[in-house]
Amino acid sequence: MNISALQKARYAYNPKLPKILSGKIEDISVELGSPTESISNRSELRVIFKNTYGKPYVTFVKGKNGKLKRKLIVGVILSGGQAPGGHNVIAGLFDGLKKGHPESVLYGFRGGPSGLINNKTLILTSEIIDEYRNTGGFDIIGSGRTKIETPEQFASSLETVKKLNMDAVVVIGGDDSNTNAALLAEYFLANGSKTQVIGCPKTIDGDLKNDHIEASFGFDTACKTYSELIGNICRDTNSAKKYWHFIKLMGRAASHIALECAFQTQPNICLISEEVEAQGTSLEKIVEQICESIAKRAANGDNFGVVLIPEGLVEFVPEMKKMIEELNDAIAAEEKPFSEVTNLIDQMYWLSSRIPESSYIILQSLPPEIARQFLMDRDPHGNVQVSRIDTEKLVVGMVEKRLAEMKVGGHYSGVFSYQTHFFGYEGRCAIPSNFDADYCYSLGYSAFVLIASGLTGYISSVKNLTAGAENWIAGGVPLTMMMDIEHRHGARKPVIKKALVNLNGKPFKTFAAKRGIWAQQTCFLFPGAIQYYGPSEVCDQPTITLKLENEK
Ligand code: FBP
Repeated sequence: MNISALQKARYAYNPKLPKILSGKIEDISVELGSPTESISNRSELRVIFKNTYGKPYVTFVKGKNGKLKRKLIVGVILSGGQAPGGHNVIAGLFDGLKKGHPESVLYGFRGGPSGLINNKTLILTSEIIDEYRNTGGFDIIGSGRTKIETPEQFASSLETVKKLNMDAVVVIGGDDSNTNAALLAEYFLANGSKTQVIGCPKTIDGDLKNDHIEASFGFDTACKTYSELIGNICRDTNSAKKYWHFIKLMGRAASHIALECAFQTQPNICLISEEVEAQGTSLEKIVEQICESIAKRAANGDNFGVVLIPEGLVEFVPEMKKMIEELNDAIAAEEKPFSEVTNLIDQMYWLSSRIPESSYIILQSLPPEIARQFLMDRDPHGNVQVSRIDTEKLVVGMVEKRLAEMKVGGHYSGVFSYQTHFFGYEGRCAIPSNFDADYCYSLGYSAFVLIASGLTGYISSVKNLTAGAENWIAGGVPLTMMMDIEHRHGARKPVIKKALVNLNGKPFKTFAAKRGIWAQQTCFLFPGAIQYYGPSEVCDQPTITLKLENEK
């Protein structure tokens, strides 16, 4: 196989492990904390998770553990969107298993959770694993967004693990996939199966975090990749001084990615969806705020700049959120008839009697191409696919219109030329940064220790992430501890809540204190490409968000 020099060098990279995991395998013991409780709705969750609710928090400590040298059969699933480092979770799990017992077997379920339902597997050998160490992507076994939810899907999953005589399944995924992991763990136990289930916190969106899970993997690399590109654009616009760049950044709901990229590049404007929602800011008002910055900079002779827009913004703008919810309900109620209406004019006519007038007027006011995007297929959870909505184009169109009005009124005298960009897929499969390579390998290795110790219904946890890998604290968090109940599709469902940007948290407050200056002056930073080799202060730094969150 032809490989690049960097890829070759990355194959040889030895991920750093927390001290407790880098010694002899039989010296890793499990320390149990006191029993835990879910976030709220405790009595309801106690009934749903009869066998797995309220387990103690687990920390790995030095001590003899006879259980770790057992032969085990384990399966692993990559679930949801790609995130840099997934291959290293699998490599860490594989190495742990083989250290425990050379005859242990690791199956990869192909194509995500559907691989478990349909028993589609690949036995992962050291030859296969070695080809994927420290690489980006999920291509080793593929991923998928199937949700295990029907009784038949649970029964088929059980049949698969029985057939394979599987001791454990590791689910590498985000909030929904880890909710699924918790339900599977419960289902297996309730049905007398020995198969344990362990989750692993993945998503570039960075919204699977809490007091015990400091970060989801992939966020670090994705943000650094986008920041390199944004920094390059900042430098380009600072050189040519002729464009405003409107950049949409991935992150289905939370604005963590936009916020981290703002820290790394200091753009003129960075919108934060959570703030927009909290303040009930309309799209018109957002446009007004952007135009204000453009006009002020133009008055200084700076007809250029950079605006960051989080992908999920439209779902946080009150009137758009209402419109999306009403569209979702109308489409979900008559999915088939709606799918048969193919062109926009007919779709609009179909919707005119099915959604309230206020939302219909908004939909009608959108540029046709963007209105069409709001009507495209929903994801498996019934949500509009925000990655397919050109929010950056919608905003820039409104900005252009408003600036023209301001010009007539004598409130703006600049020249406005723009470019739009969307950075999303560019970052999800990047070669993992050292941080993600180390973190993911540690998460995989920890998952092995949890399995070998006989635990189920846990998510692999590695904390103290700003202290250097050697000082990281590894263990497991009971999945039910992260649970709450939400109303979804007319029913009360257990969920792991998404962690949105906390407007009272240190990262947002730090940003809010600086953005006024960025909006008027040119304060760009140029972070450059991720560095894999060189001094630790260049190569091993975690995100600024994580540093701020971990500052006491
Ligand atoms: P996960 O939550 O599954 O990690 O996926 C996140 C994400 O990358 C979002 O940022 C984005 O909106 C979405 O996936 C895109 O999904 P798809 O890959 O299906 O286009």
